[in-house]
Amino acid sequence: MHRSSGKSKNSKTSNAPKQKISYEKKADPAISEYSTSSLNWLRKAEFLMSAPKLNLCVEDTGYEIAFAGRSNAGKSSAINALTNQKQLARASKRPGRTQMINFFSLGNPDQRLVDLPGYGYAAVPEAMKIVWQKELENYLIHRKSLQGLVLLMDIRHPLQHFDVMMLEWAHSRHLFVHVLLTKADKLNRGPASTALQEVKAALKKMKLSFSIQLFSSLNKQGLEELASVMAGRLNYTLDKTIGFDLDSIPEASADDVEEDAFEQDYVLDEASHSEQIVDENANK
Ligand SMILES: Nc1nc2c(ncn2[C@@H]2O[C@H](COP(=O)(O)OP(=O)(O)OP(=O)(O)O)[C@@H](O)[C@H]2O)c(=O)[nH]1
Ligand SMILES: [Mg+2]
Repeated sequence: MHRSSGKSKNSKTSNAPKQKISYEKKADPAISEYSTSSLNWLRKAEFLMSAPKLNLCVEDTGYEIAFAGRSNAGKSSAINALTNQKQLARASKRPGRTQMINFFSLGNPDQRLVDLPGYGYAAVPEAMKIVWQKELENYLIHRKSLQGLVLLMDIRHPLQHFDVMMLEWAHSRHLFVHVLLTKADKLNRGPASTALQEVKAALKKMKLSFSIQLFSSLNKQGLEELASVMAGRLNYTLDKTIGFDLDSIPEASADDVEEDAFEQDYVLDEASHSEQIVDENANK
């Protein structure tokens, strides 16, 4: 355990009953403020350009995150949902819709989203598949501004051969991956959550500590979580001029804490990752 600050040892609290109060379940206003602000920021997305190959891409500066995954997994739809724009990226029932590397700026050309062509679509002619795959590979290997991938997998068919290759490759290149189990609306809540646990366990078994969430472009499930991850990875910072409203933090009620509670130490319980107030003399 780690003490965050030292308080007076002779305080009245020495005689106070030991108490443990968990704030785990209270929503963190700073987190929701960040995800709301991130969503607003992502709505600034604008189409920059489409490139058929690496040397025709936008300048390789700043930060970008690419949406990768099998054809038809829902990459373009996820970008549209995230940016709240119906046709920013071209989505289609027909697999193989996205055929170039598509760049979108986020209010600043040095912060970008990238919509990649999908892999694994059997109906693409072999020669074309080889060309696409080569260009995709080139992009993934050589793009310096690429911070990481949002890897989309249909929740009903996760961890296909190529997905696993992508995950292992990203790990070897020290790129982050945020996994989306897409089309979560196709399953009921129970089976969706079981699928999530199964993929989490499989990642753990592969020793890959990537983040993962459920997602649906159709009913907008998981948008806030994805927006926060994107914004964090693209170095988006809250507009400092907005200022943080301290009054919005709920105060502990008299039932929760005795009057002298401010004399006690705040420590982070590393086992449960929950912030707790404990009597500083509890271990003496
Ligand atoms: N039910 C449901 N359908 C979705 C969802 N996301 C995408 N789809 C559908 O899945 C199909 C493929 O979506 P796209 O976004 O074009 O998929 P993509 O991964 O960009 O495909 P490629 O460009 O071929 O690689 C479309 O018919 C979408 O409407 C979702 O969350 N729920
Ligand atoms: Mg697409």
